[in-house]
Amino acid sequence: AAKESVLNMCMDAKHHKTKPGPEGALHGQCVLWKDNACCTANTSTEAHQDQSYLYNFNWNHCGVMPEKCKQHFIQDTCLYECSPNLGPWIDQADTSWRRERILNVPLCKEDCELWWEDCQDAVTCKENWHKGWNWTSGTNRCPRGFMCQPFKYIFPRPADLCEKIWSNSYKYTTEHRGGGRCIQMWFDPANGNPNVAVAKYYAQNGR
Ligand code: FOL
Repeated sequence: AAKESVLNMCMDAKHHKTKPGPEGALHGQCVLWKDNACCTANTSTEAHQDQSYLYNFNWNHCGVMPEKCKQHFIQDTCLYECSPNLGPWIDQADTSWRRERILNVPLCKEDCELWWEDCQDAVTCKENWHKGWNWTSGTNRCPRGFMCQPFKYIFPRPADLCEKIWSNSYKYTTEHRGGGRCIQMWFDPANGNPNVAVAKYYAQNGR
């Protein structure tokens, strides 16, 4: 029963609640977390907007992001904002916009690979989406010298996408969905939240 304090908690970041709890209604793809969430209903709605107030971040910085790719980015936002099961991977960030961040969350192989495959037709100019944008217009635009290129050039392998895009928030793993050793971005809430057991395992056995 070691490190139980990291189970069921919210990181101290820009939009997170101080404690997890039930939300009457979460929007769209974030509905999986409604029984116990770190996000508010409002945040879950914004997670689905192309240009949301959450970070003023624009998915379409190199042209419109294909719908099937965008679904994965929405799901990533839902997990990041709503999951109460990321405690074992919370780390100090101390940047202007958040005190804490997630680091090396073991993402299930299938979730990473499907994200990468569904984004093969998408285009971007940067490998790290956290830093170095041109914000003079109020939203992120490609900085000088950064060319728009298909995802496959910027992220040659699935691990490049999942690990590099958010500064190592995720670690690529060969662990499979349903095995209790990796965090799922997607799950069927009818069977409960599988990430509860994953957090418990890593809290006891180390990350
Ligand atoms: N999803 C996951 N899985 N992990 C995350 O850490 C994460 N973070 C965001 C969204 N989804 C995530 C937040 N995204 C900036 C850019 C992106 C962003 C938040 C903020 C931004 O303002 N970047 C500035 C630097 C700001 C600073 O570091 O002080 C820039 O230079 O572009």
